[in-house]
Amino acid sequence: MTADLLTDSGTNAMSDDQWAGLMVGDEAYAGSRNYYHLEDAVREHYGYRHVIPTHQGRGAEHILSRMLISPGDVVPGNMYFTTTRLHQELAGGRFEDVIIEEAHDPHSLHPFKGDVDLAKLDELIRRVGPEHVPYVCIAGTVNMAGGQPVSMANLREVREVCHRHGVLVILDATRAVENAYFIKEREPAFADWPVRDILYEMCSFTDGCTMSGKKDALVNIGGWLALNDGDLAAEARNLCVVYEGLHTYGGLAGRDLEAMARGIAESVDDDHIRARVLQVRDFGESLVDRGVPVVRPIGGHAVFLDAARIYPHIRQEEFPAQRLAADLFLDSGTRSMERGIVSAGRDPETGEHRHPGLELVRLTVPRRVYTTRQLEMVASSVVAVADRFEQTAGLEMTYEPLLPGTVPPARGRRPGPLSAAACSGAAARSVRFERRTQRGTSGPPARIPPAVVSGRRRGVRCRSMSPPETRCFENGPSSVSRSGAISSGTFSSTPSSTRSSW
Ligand code: P70
Repeated sequence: MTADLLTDSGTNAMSDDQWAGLMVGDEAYAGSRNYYHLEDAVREHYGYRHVIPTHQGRGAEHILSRMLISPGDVVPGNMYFTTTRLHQELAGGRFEDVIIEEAHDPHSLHPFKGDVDLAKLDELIRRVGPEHVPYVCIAGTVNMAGGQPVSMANLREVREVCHRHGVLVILDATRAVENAYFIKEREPAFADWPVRDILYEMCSFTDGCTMSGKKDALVNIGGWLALNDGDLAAEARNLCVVYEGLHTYGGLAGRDLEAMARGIAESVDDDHIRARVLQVRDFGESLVDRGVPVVRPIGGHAVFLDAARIYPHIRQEEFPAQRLAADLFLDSGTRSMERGIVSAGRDPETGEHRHPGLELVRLTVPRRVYTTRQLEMVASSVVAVADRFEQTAGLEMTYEPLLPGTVPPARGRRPGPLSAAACSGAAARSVRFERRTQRGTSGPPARIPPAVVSGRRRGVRCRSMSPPETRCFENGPSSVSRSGAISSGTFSSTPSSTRSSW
């Protein structure tokens, strides 16, 4: 692998001070001094009263959901996140999206695409009744929308709506520091504020947070749940003991707590966060300049390629984003992450695919790891792959482990030979794909007729892609031929070294 842009989670480079912190781990079972350092750091920078460490973000989501959600409850939020929504559903709740419409439009240049549609939120709480809304979950820089921030003004108003109805506001603080930087940049009232003060102010409009320390807080493992309410915190500590570990270590070693405490302090440094966000932006803008369709404005942690536009001829059910991720890996050894129909998962009741509005590939930039030159290499690979769009076809799902509580889909999947081994202990969605040969069959690849080969446009830039021309691929007889071309190995420009490593 040349560039691992799968995630920015736990893949950050820790500083010398954080590494030094590992050497002063106090591994007492109860009351480790490192726990108190973490508590101090969260109180100082996020401002919450009670801090319960967890092994990572989903540990906090699990405790929170189990504690607050009753069967039939609705949890509104500014777009779903996979683990967050799954824990809400496992607790018997249902997620409902109340993000503004612009968030679903990859071309909208709205500066705060993570904002909540306040009218939608208010209407939802009235419709289901506040007693069925245990809390509203607001994410700072919304991951699935492309790392888009929520504004301070919106957070303040969300708090007002929620408190009017007696509903709690919980922040998913995973990338809240990045969000704070966007507020400094885009909300004039905060232009002169240090990022650390903006973060503190953001949190003051919420009643608690879940946190994956593996992102903003610059550690390889760790997270926390923070709450202002003492009774809720006491209940959360009890659940922590059951599911994570004693409430002063939460599944982590003392040294991990120390690294996270130090990482928090580093994460709110203005120079650090500016360099972080601007490195991602420069990477994204270099793709924009070369005509690649990406979600704009460029988000805080990643550049999101618009796979639906790069591969307009591949239907969403044939996984264009997954296909693009595979092609990038073949071209340059760049690992990325599908953020489309596969990530959206299946409806727990029907087992059918959910169809998210966005079909994206995420190029996620770990903090303090890659140089600009390395990201330039990735950008060139993206352009090369996009240029060859007509040579690529969709995929077919051949194996997919079921998540807890998921109903098997009615049709369209068969267990693959990996099923038993791959399923065991697999907590996260893991899907094996096959290239499509002929539509709906797995027979030998069809040969491409010469007329189609010679008719292929060469060197087409993404900007000038012509959907009508490529759409005929979906329905017409040429689909078989072009699909066959992929299967018979017409990736002639794929370097043999990367091909053999696949
Ligand atoms: C990613 C990671 C984790 C995450 C997050 C937000 C906004 C909570 C969490 C959970 C890892 C990931 C997780 C599931 C599917 C794909 C990738 N995001 N909230 O790469 O935190 O991982 O510590 O349990 O982004 O975006 P944790």
